[in-house]
Amino acid sequence: MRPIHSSHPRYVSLVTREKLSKAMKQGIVHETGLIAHGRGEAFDYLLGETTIPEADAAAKIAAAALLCARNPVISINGNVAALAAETCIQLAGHIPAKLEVNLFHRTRERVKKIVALLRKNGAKTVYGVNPTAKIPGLAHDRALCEKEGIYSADVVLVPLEDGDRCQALRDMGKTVIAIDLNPLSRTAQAATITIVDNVTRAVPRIDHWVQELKGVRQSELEKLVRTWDNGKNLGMVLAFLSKRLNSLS
Ligand code: PTJ
Repeated sequence: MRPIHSSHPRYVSLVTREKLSKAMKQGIVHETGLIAHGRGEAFDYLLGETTIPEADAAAKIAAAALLCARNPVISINGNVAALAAETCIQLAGHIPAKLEVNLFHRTRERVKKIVALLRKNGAKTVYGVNPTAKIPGLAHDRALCEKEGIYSADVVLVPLEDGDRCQALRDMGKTVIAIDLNPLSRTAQAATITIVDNVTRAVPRIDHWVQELKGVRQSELEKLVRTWDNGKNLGMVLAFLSKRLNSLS
């Protein structure tokens, strides 16, 4: 790899690509994770590569839901491990929440590598290596999970998801928080709370709100979650994108 000079106008984007490319070579990221990243990048470009107010509002409600939860779990896949391992571990510590590795392209070897990466970054317990349960209604390996983890969770944070698992988790009665740069994806549409933002910015924003809301009464936090209108917020994100494109044209 050639060194990327910090003066390059696309420095952050190029460094992020290198991170993912390296993680793919190490067997952390699946090769299609690079394609998923490219799609995300395109939406991020449209957003202006910034956390828009609608995303921050959703991050606040996500924090409230995680703080109210009985058994909150953060689900980790290859891309999330490569881009946000440290911040996910920090967030899990502050809530506190469990971490579970759940992969679309599941191999035992890749699960173990991601668990090892999380441990190296300070995570103590990581679920996912020995699945003891299945999410009903999912035919593929994404159904595999642990009873004490995602299976019995009441709130699941799914940063960067592949689609139908979000709906399956909702069908189990869980509150699902999704982080997805594409407001039109099946995940974004099916989640209880959708944060349309880059996982690299959204996880620290949820963490910020967790610290802010820690002293707030449980009943008030529950009210914030209960009265959240995800469809309305997604509509506002689309309006933001369309206004931005209009102003640029
Ligand atoms: O590690 P695995 O095996 O679990 O596989 C992970 C991938 C990402 C390959 C798998 O879940 C997949 O194929 O996902 P999709 O269907 O491509 O969806 C990924 C979604 O994440 C898309 O809607 C992208 O726009 C979005 N996305 C990509 N990068 C980011 C992102 N959202 C937030 N932050 C990002 N950095």
